[in-house]
Amino acid sequence: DDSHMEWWRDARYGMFIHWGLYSIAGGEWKGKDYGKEQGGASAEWVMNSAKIPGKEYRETLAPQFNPTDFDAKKWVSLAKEAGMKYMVITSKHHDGFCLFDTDATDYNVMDATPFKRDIIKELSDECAKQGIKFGVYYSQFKDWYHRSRAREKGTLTTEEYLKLVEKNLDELLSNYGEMSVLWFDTGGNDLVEADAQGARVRELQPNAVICSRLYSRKVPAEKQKFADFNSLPDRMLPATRMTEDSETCMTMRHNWGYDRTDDAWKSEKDIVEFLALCAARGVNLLLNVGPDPKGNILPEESERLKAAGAWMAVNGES
Ligand code: JFZ
Repeated sequence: DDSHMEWWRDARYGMFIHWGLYSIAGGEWKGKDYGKEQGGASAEWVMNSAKIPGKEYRETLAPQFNPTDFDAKKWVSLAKEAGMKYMVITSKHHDGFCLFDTDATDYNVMDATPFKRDIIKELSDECAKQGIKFGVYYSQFKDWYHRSRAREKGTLTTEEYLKLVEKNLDELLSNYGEMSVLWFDTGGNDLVEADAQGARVRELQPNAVICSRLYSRKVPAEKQKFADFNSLPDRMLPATRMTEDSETCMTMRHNWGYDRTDDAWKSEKDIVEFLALCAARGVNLLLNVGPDPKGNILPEESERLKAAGAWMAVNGES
């Protein structure tokens, strides 16, 4: 039964948001640029690229996380204006920081930052209010913080890490009303782990749509028991129309997370053309923004979103 896929197939176009402690670093660490223009990994990878120990990363950035401009209503309204039908935000990226209230770790927005507001709660409530489907990105396998702290202290075992993930998932799937997308990323090779996580999603939110990145790319499609759609690499489209449920994602410049110096903006035309091409290939598009440390979607981003919205208003429904 794939009735839970209907809204997602109709939706076709959503907003991706990369936002977290790395947004404060903006691709830089101790005066050095680690953003993608320099040939490195994207800005949200700074902890890994600059080899920052978990403790130092947390102690430097978490006390600075105070995005007083954050306004869920603004973000959701902008997604609507852009013609988007769903929103997916990084609830926990590879740096391990949780943008939601969790009892599994104190490395989260409520306990480790002065902001103390549950970002996931505010956004999920606002999406429900404005009729946009809401989902979360969750890095289930890569977690530099919890795994690096474990090495330092010699305590947290794989088993304990898996318990953290399990608890996080239970919270995300229980405390935020309807959770429409679970956008897992960069899966490990353990099929048992992935299947258990997928099964838990199905159990607690039977209608949630699960991304194929729950599994490692080495796992053949027919063995991906809980993957609802095939997540294609960034900006990748097949030559002909897809028959299986697929989505690609795209960022508006080089980086996914906020980067202070990245000026490789794609033009409005590039973005609108890609959106049209995705529609023609039957592939959903998740278009990314990387808000700044104060909680603002950048003016360059909102301009492009509005241009896409104008195109959608004419060509979107049918
Ligand atoms: C992953 C993350 O590592 C990255 O930080 C960002 O969140 C992005 C959306 O997803 O990066 C990937 C994952 C898969 C591919 C490329 C980048 N891929 O399949 O080509």
